[in-house]
Amino acid sequence: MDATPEPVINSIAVGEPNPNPSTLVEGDDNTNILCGTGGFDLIYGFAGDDILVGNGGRDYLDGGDGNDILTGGPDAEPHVSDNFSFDQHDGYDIITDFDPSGPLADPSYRPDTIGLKDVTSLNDIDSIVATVTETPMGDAVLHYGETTIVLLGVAGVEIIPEIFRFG
Ligand SMILES: [Ca+2]
Ligand SMILES: [Ca+2]
Ligand SMILES: [Ca+2]
Repeated sequence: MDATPEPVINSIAVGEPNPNPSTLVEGDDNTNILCGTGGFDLIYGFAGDDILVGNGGRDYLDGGDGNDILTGGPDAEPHVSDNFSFDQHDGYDIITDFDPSGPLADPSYRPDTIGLKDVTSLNDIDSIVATVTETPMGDAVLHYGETTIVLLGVAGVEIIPEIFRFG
């Protein structure tokens, strides 16, 4: 039986100060615990079973291969959204705080989004929405290729095409 690798904490800040600073946080092929800043973060887990936390701000979280736990983080402003990105071989991932709610009629409102890297048509998104299931606890489960995504606290009926984006 393989020993569980020790968590490795990586936090790498890249870029010059600017009005919209972003921070790049990257893991490696081990299990990583990756935490963003209060601002805009790009967080990549790569291989390994990782924990990604965006914290405040509009964040981009990509767990990569392995079974990852993703948290966008609490955001003070209601119109700040986090984007969670997946491909078809990302293992069994859990999003702990996905927020699909809000007045979609409000053009300034942006829900959290799920980016699907190999999806290029609205038909593909409709197909994924049609195959949503729920855990026994009532949490929505998305099936995307070999990837399974569990959205804690989100009902299956809340999974609508508007929460998806390409890439
Ligand atoms: Ca990973
Ligand atoms: Ca952040
Ligand atoms: Ca966030």
